[in-house]
Amino acid sequence: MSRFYITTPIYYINAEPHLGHAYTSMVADAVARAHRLNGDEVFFLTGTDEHGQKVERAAKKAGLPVKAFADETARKFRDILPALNISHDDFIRTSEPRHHAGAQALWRAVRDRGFIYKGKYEGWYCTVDEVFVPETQLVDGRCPTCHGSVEKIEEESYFFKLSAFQQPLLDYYRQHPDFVVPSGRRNEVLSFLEAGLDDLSISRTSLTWGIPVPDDPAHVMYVWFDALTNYMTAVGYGDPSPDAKARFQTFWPADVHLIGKEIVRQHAIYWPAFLMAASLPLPKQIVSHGWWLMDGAKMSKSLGNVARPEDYIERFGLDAIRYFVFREMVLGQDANFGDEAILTRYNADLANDFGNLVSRATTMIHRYCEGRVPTPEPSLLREPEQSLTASAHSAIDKARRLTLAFDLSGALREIWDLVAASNRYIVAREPWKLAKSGTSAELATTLFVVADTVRVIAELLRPFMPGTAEKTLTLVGVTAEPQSWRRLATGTLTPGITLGETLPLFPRIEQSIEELRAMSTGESLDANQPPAAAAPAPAAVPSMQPPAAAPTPVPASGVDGLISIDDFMKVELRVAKVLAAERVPKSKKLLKLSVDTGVDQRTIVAGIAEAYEPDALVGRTIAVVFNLKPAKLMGIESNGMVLAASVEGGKPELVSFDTPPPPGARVR
Ligand code: ME8
Repeated sequence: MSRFYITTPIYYINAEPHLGHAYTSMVADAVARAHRLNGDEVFFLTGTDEHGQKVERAAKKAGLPVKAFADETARKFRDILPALNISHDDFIRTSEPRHHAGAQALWRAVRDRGFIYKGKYEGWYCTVDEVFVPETQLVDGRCPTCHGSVEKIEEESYFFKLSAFQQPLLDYYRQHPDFVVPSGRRNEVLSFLEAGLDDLSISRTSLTWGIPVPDDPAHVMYVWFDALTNYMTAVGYGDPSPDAKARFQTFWPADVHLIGKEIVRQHAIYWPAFLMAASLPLPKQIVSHGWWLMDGAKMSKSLGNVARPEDYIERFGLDAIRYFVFREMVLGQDANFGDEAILTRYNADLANDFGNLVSRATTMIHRYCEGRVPTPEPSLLREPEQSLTASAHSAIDKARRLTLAFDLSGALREIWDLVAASNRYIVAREPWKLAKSGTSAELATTLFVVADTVRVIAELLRPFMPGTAEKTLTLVGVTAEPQSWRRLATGTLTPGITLGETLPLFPRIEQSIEELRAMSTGESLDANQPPAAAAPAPAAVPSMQPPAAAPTPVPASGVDGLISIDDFMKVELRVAKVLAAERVPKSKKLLKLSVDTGVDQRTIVAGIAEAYEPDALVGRTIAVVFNLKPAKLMGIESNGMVLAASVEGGKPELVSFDTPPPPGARVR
């Protein structure tokens, strides 16, 4: 069995937790859960960073003794974890005695090897980031990271001989190309290292809220020396008991420190240098993610533009928020947080794609098979079934690899490809028709394959949406313990087991953002509650739902006019087949098309009447924008857009294919 030790940053307690903190904890949680499913022994650590000038000042402002203030705000960081369904194994506070002992042990180890000396620090300090800023790095006299004001300090200080580690760190980076990921961050670290390192001030005399420096209590440790050590003290460093020593041997070095991009330098330069100085092993990897932005600016306590996780959980439900943040943020890049984007993903991906799949699968088994998983007929597992099974195996393999590599967005994209393939399979097999005119073996086989694929999807969703995964499994009759991802395979659902009662997983939200906000009451969190504003679930059998795909706005392009691949992927282009076509009365240009999108049948109004005769279009394979906001044209609701080339002065020319792919295939 492999071991996997993962940490989040320990959060400053100068204000309440916000969505940025919640995000890091949720990502670490998803990866920790994936490792557990992989059969690894996991240790997942989070906690609070309680010392330093920032917290001391926040306590003063709140009119509280600093210890009382720390207890109160640290509690908020701890209490939010169950509401986010975080599966951490330990929560460390730097004000705990176990941590003091560890930080002092590291100080002694570094000092005794000759890497600490006493001097005087004269220079600038940014309290928001708790960093010393060299004069040459000030930007218009302000902190280069947070753009806040800096203060001049002049005091006796201990220094760490950071300059001695420039070459050892460069050598280490060359030998360990994946030490810091993504690579863009690694390159920044390398440039910083190549520019040379100054020694680092690691103690303060002008504040008392900190860990006393061993043998010189007039100094407290610089908060970053103190804080970084938490990763070791939580697994026993500094505790002489045999138990603690064994724990440290077992878990150190950590496998991953997961952090936001603004604290890479502390983790990728200071921390390894402290450890090298103490002759201790370095963590195996530092994974850094981008920022959640609110209206283009970093969401931060100091700027006060934060989203409270509680508000969004109340509006959309916990798993919808987990899904949104995992799916939306590509590792290393920044992403925008906001209700519109969440609502869009909720209705399109969760209510329409996933919710409808589970609802169709289970409703049909209840209706046609007395609520028990039917027995498939092996000879009827033909091309469509084999193709869906192949998609499921590919999703299992890719989702597992991508999740373990922190590409949660990519993993979810793979899982949603399988959701789409399952929806297409249902449309192609038309079980409601088989129930009327097919053989019972055909119907049983079809519904077994669908239910079994839903089971695979739910097993794959465990790290991302643990509550939803469990509920979905119960809906298809599975109550067993989580299955190892190593053994996860298709075809293992047990025929004859009884399905749970049907219930809507992600009822479509019909309310506007304003209505949702107005309905937020700010009452207590309950991870199991569906969103307050949910509309009843649509019945999706046997008639297909009308277009439920909610609009995904195309983000504005950057200054260079280019969009990222992720922006492009938000536009769902799909293959569709024209089932019927007619002219729109009183319109020269418009045709009303009824199309099969592989997921549903829908109406699209297209401005191609001058170029195409309606009858000539029937049976033709076209490409459509699948997730476009519905719009009314000549009183007809159009759900999507047909892709056609338009030449100046000419007639529109429909996009076509050499060999028509099946409806529902994504066009990229
Ligand atoms: O830096 N987007 O604590 P902190 C994404 N105590 N993640 C965000 C975010 C945003 N807008 N805002 C915060 C500290 N985070 C130190 C760490 S570790 C030894 C000491 C997340 O309370 C992200 O993980 O400022 C970031 O690195 C962390 O919260 C900073 O939390």
